[in-house]
Formats: sequence, C-alpha cells, structure tokens
Amino acid sequence: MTHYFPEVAEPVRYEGRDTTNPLAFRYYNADQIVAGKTMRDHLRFAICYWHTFQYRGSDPFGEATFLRPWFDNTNSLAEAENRQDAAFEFFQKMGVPYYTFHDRDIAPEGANFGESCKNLEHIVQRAKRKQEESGIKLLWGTANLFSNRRYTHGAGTNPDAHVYAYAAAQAKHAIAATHELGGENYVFWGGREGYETILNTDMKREQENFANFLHMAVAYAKEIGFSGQFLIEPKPMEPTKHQYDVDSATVLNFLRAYDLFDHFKINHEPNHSTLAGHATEHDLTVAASAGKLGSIDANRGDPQNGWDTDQFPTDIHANVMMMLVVLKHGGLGSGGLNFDAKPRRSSVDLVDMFYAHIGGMDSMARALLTAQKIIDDGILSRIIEDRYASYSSGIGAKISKGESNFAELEQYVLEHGEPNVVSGRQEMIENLINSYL
Ligand code: XLS
Ligand code: CA
Ligand code: CA
Repeated sequence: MTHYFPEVAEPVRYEGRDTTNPLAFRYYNADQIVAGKTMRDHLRFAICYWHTFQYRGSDPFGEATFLRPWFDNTNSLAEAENRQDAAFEFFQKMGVPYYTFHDRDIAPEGANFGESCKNLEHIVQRAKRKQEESGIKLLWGTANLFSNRRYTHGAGTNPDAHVYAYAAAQAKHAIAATHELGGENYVFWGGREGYETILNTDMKREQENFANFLHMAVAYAKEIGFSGQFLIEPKPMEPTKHQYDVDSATVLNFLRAYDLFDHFKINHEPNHSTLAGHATEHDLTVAASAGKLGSIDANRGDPQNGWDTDQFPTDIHANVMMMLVVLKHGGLGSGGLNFDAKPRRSSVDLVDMFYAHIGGMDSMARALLTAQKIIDDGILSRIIEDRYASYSSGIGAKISKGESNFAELEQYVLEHGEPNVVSGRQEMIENLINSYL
C-alpha cells in the first residue's frame, strides 16, 4: 500500500507545552480528563474531506498550487480510492476520532444519476471497511447540491421541479450513505438555497418548497431507521447573494414556521457568523439557548475580507469565547469540532496539512482547558448572577414568572422613583478573561 505521508511516519503525539517539536501536540492530550470527560470526548474532532483532500489551492486568480499525490486528474473511481487511502492515513496520523464528507468528495459523479449512485455505493463499502480497520467514525455526511451546473438556481429551492427532484434523489442517497456508515449527524448547508435577484424570484414558494424538501428528508430517515441528528448550517451569502439560512436566529424561525423544529439542530460555522456580521459566540448562544447547538465547523474567517476564508481556528481568545458557550450549555452532544478549514494556497507541502490541523486541535484544546478553568473559578457566573439578581425576588420574580402587568409596574415606579444605573463592568470582565489566556 502506498504511504502518502512518509514525512510523518508516526501518529502525532502529545508532548506537552514545552516541546520544540512542531509535529507534536502541546495541549491536545486525548486521554486527559477535563471536568469528568476526556479531551477526546469533549472536542470530538473531525477532519473534512473537501478542503483537506479535494482542494488544490486554486483561487479566482490562479491555478492549483497543491500537487497532491492522490490526484491523477481522471476524476475516476480509482482516483477516489487513492484519495480515500490518503484520507484514512491522514485521519489516523492526526489521531482524530471522526471525519466528514459530501457525497461528491468521496466518489465522482458518473455519466448519469444511476452511475453516480453506483460510484457512491462502491466507495461507501470501501469506507465501511476502512472505518472498521481504523476505528475512525463518521461525524456527518452531506450531499453536494451546489457544485454541479444543474444547481445554479438552487436545489431544494430551485424554480424547476425537475432540478428539485434531482436534488431530492441525490440527498436520498447521501442520507442512505451516511446511515450505512454509522454517521452520527447529517448536514444540510444551502449554498445555493437563496436568490440573486428578487425580480425573478418567488421567495415564499421557494421557502415552502425547501420546507417540504426537509420534511421528505425527515420521512426518509424514519423509513430507513437513520437516527442520526439532522443539522442545518447557516450562512448568509456566498455563493448566493441572498441565502435563506442567514444565521442561527433565522434558521430557528424557519424551523418553527414550517413545523420542523423537533427534527433539526444547528451546525454552526464561525466563518459564517463573521459574514453575517455577528460574533460567533452570538450565533452559538442563540442556538444553544434554544437547545439547538448541534455541531461546530471549527474555523475562522477574516473580518477584513467579505468572503469565506475558512482558516484554521488558531485565535485562542475567539476559541475560548466559543468553548465557554459550549461548556455552559452541556457540550456538543452528538456533534463535534469539524475542521472545515484549509491551509493557505501558499502552504503547498503535505506537511502543512499536519501543521494546520495540529494548530487547530491544539488551540481548541487550550481553549477547552481555559474555558473550564474560568467556569470552575465561578467568577463569570457570579457576575452574571449578580447582574440579574433583581429578578430573583419581589417585583422581579413576578416579572420573570409572567405574573405582573403594566399597571402594577407603573405603581412600582411611582413608589420607588428613579432606578440606579449600574456599571456593566465590561472592561473589567474583558481583563479578567485575558488574565486566563
Ligand atoms: C461552505 C460550507 C460547506 C458545508 C457543508 O461554506 O461550510 O462546506 O459545511 O456543505
Ligand atoms: Ca461548513
Ligand atoms: Ca465556510
């Protein structure tokens, strides 16, 4: 068997924070117990197929820069098998428990739909064997309903019922493949579920059609006994100018409006919050507060760029803000931290794939440790508790329970006069968080 990564002969190991080995973990110690759980179980890392094994470093101005040995430019099943061998070698060497894919990342489209399904089934059977041999599991699968030109006007929101049917048929097989591989979740990301101009768009009909698409998916999952969690991944734009799944709040409202709320959670991606003009901890908190935090595509965007840069999540402060929300709300459940991230196109070597993932894993592990320490010390929760203390008794408790009314509150003001304005202590709290980094 070919070895695609001879330069990294052994799996990457934890060597502690003082190591000088750039191919070792400084913080990610999979078996270390943090608040009663191993780091492995807290973080549930996954490596994605699309950036890591399909992206070749091209951009709108330049050709491929990554000359990966598993590409032979045939887009054949044989090439897909080589890519799969490389992927599983990499997963094992990185020591991650999970991976993720789109159907078309793992197997090529054929000359017609039937052939595409056969290609997928072939690769899925091979993946099944590889998962068994390696112990690597599938965090989630999804269908690529945006790359092929047939989807230029969308998939589940397409104005043409024929394209809609094609997308449904493709999703059916992607869900079946995910089920076959024991996937713990299945993701819907609507890259082209949106529109370019309202002049040619019936928005209400498109959204209703999309809701029906998701209802059909729920029914199909039930039919085949797929019990993994369905996830929707918000993103406001790119590739489509207006995407329907703008952010967590928009998605939750859509799910409620179309009677889908019980069947879906959110797959959050920090980079997409950046594009939506939100802090990632905002979207995460919106999802988590509704009990809908499903999984995270761990990456970061660039506030200077208006596009999806999918960089590795190496900003420790940002990661701590993220892990504080995750820990506060009881962890990731069946979700995980999936590196939906790619090295820059100038990081041309295979070894750069290792550095990139080591950096992402280490900074998320460090953020986990830091966030847990902040939580254990209890200062932040005491600050929040104190800030809302007036709702624990008296008139505040009545408001909280929904037992007051405008007349009673007016009477309260007449009796108590002007309220004191209390400092929010933002700078002090920010300094406090920094003192943990
Ligand atoms: C693109 C999305 C996509 C989804 C899966 O911006 O992040 O990769 O995660 O379809
Ligand atoms: Ca993503
Ligand atoms: Ca992205």
